Amino acid sequence: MRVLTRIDIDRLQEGLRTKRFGRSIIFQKEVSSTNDVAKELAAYGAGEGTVVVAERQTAGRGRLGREWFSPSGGLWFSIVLLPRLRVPEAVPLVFVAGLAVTKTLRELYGLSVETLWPNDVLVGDRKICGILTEMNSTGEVVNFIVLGIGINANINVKKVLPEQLRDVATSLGEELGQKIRIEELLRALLEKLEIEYDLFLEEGASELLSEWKQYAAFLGHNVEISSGEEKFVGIAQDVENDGVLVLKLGNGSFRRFLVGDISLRVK
Ligand code: BT5
Repeated sequence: MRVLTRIDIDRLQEGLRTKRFGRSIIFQKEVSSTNDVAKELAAYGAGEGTVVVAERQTAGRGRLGREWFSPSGGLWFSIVLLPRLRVPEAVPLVFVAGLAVTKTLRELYGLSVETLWPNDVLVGDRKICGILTEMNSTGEVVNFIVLGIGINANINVKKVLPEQLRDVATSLGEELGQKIRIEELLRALLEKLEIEYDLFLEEGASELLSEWKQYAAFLGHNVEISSGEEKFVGIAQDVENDGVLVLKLGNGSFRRFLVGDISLRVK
């Protein structure tokens, strides 16, 4: 698979149908993490919708400081958001991103893409996209949010991702058997993100969550959740409007999780 070496921002912005998202785009060949660059820009007053996109990240990260592998060929980008929200109200933004990615990948490529609580997008049971929201707040008031999205686009998972991810990750290139056009994907994503984000700000989380759940194949199935040091097995019952996952345990009781990781491959 030939690797894309540059994202043509002019081509991307031609015909971009957004008001704010992607009107300003900073492309860099290599960064530590696009979230770090976007946070710095936001701290210096960057406008809502400012995008940072990089060909590769040397210190891409997931939640809880975990590593996010970001070789050339993927789509690694972050967007600055300035919502007038209190901290807990901003939690569903991760679902805004998950829904926008899922719908975009389905529409552009016809893949059976699914959402996984809280921040993953899957094809089959393999991760194709991860989302990281980071917040800067003063007390309860959100100053800015950086929404980071990583999509395994034109990468050969077996060749460039570490051994332990080869059976649990996939890429668009692998699913489709051909390379995709990164500019086209990012343009479509920015358009969808702006639509879903504006709807969320206008209408709240309820509609958004119910649409997100339509793509959440894990709901109603047996899963294992790791939260901190603990693991629980049960049926994934629901995701509530505040982002909480409800698990029905074997003894019939319910347990609620605000953070955690789902494993679909229950032993
Ligand atoms: C995530 O965290 O899935 C969030 C990933 C966000 C990445 C974007 S890229 C642009 C922006 N800049 C950044 O620095 N980050 C964001 P989490 O749910 O904690 O999952 C992390 C786990 O996913 C790792 O521990 C690995 O198991 C797995 N993983 C790492 N790299 C992967 C990849 N490229 N594809 C699939 N899985 C991966």
